[in-house]
Amino acid sequence: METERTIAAAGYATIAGCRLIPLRTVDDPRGSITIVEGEQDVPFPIERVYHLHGVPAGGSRGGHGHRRLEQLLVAVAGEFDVLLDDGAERRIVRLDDPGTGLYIPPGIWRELEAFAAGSVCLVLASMLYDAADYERDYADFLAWRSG
Ligand code: T46
Repeated sequence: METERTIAAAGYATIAGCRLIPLRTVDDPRGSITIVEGEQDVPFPIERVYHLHGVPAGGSRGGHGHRRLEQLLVAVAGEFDVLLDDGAERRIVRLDDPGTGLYIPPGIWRELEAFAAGSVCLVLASMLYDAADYERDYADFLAWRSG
């Protein structure tokens, strides 16, 4: 994982660096608990947690790239699509399982789309909020990616 992190932090991340991570889940008659520990279950220290909720059915979020941020996205309720774009290739991943996270390394454009009503997207992030880490214009994102 260190190798992945080093490559990603150097700005070489591609779609291939985005991957689904099965999360440790303990089930018993009371229900289930899913656990994520920084640098154990995800390849980064967890510095920030936020969640997207109240998104209208069919709604969208995101539409930007991050220069340095690493994230794990989890559909803790409901489901939605995540469009991933490294400037050369695009892929859409449907998240619909609270026991699976989507790891996104730095340098990837993402759009969250087609939210089902009542969905909640939990985000575990490697850095505190930094507005300067965002590329919110796709043309600027491509220009940054191409150096
Ligand atoms: C991402 C997707 C999945 C803060 O003040 N602090 C924060 O930590 C965050 C995440 C947001 N904000 C403010 C900035 C904006 O004024 O909240 C407002 C909405 O943020 P944004 O338009 O970036 O929301 P999304 O849903 O488009 O993107 C968010 C995350 O920002 C982003 O990192 O990958 O969720």
